[in-house]
Amino acid sequence: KAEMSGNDSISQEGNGKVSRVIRMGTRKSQLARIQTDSVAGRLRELYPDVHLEIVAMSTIGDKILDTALSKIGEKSLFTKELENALERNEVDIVVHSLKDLPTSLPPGFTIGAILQRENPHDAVVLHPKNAGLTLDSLPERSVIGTSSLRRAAQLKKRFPQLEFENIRGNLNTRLKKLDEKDDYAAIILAAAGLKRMGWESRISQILGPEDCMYAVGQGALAVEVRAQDKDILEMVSVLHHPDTVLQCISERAFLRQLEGGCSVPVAVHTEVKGSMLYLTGAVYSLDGADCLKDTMQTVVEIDNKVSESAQECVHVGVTANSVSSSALEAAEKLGMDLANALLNKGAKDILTTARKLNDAR
Ligand code: DPM
Repeated sequence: KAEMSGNDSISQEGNGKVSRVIRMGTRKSQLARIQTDSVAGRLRELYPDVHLEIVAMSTIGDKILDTALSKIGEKSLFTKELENALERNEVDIVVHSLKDLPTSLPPGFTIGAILQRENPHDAVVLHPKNAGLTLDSLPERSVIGTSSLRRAAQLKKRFPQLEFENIRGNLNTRLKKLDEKDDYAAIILAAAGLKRMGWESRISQILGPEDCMYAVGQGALAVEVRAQDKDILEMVSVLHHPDTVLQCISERAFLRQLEGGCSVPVAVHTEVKGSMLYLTGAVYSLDGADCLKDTMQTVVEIDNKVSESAQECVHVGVTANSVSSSALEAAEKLGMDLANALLNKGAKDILTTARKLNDAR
């Protein structure tokens, strides 16, 4: 029988083995449930003796479905309630889309694992009546649904014949709004979310970097835990996917150095080739007319010199003691260097103007 006492919950199994009960917090949306279940599945394979429980809760972000994300402000919208539950020891692990986590986490929390990235690109989902068309061949003035400033800025520039309008709600709501009304010719969503929902067949076009670069952390899952909970940190650390960790640390360092959030148009593209990490980053005006973009690279040699657990190293909120410390440092420096290069060319002005215009809308 399971006996629970907050963080120290243990359960006594029939065979006399004692194992801890680990609780995973999740939002109630279908995507959040699927993402949490997939991490739970991995953990159950790795630790068959651990008892995992899933606790579902709704967050402010799930309740305010009619306002554009960029207008409600902070990213912590989706994460605050879950972090409160972590803090109160009601849950031990929370799974997020990495792109929804701010580059600075509140004190006491850390990302203990970043899993192998899904396809990080954005995808076009067409209204059924437009089957067979692409963003290039849709009729002029077709309305594309997205409330991402990043997507709108890039696509307005690239496809000036199209129009862009906000669409909010979770993935289920958005697909419904697309299919059952005549408001949108197509919507843009992350390929990763569509794939996880089992809706890959609705993807008519994947947008490459020349059309639309992705958001920082897009396509990767992150496991958030209490920074002091060494047992849980160690347990989840085996889920880290080293290449994804390095890519995402460089992306997050880039965004943090720009002081960007989800309310500014910032996009990235990263690749690991051999021991090289390449980062392309860009900032845009809201209409995409102004753009600053650059690519830099660094060596991320895996030297097996992992940081000692005594002096834990955290990079842009991520604890990854199982990954080479020199590679982590190089990745973080790459992001900062690229941001500084763009700031020197005037990125601050572009972002400040974008922020002001968006706030005034
Ligand atoms: C953030 C953005 C969006 C989400 C902004 C952006 C899209 C908002 C919109 C920070 N979070 O991407 O420029 O289109 O109005 C979100 C999705 C996923 C995680 C859904 C999506 C799933 C994919 C993933 C919402 N967060 O972007 O289609 O794991 O990256």
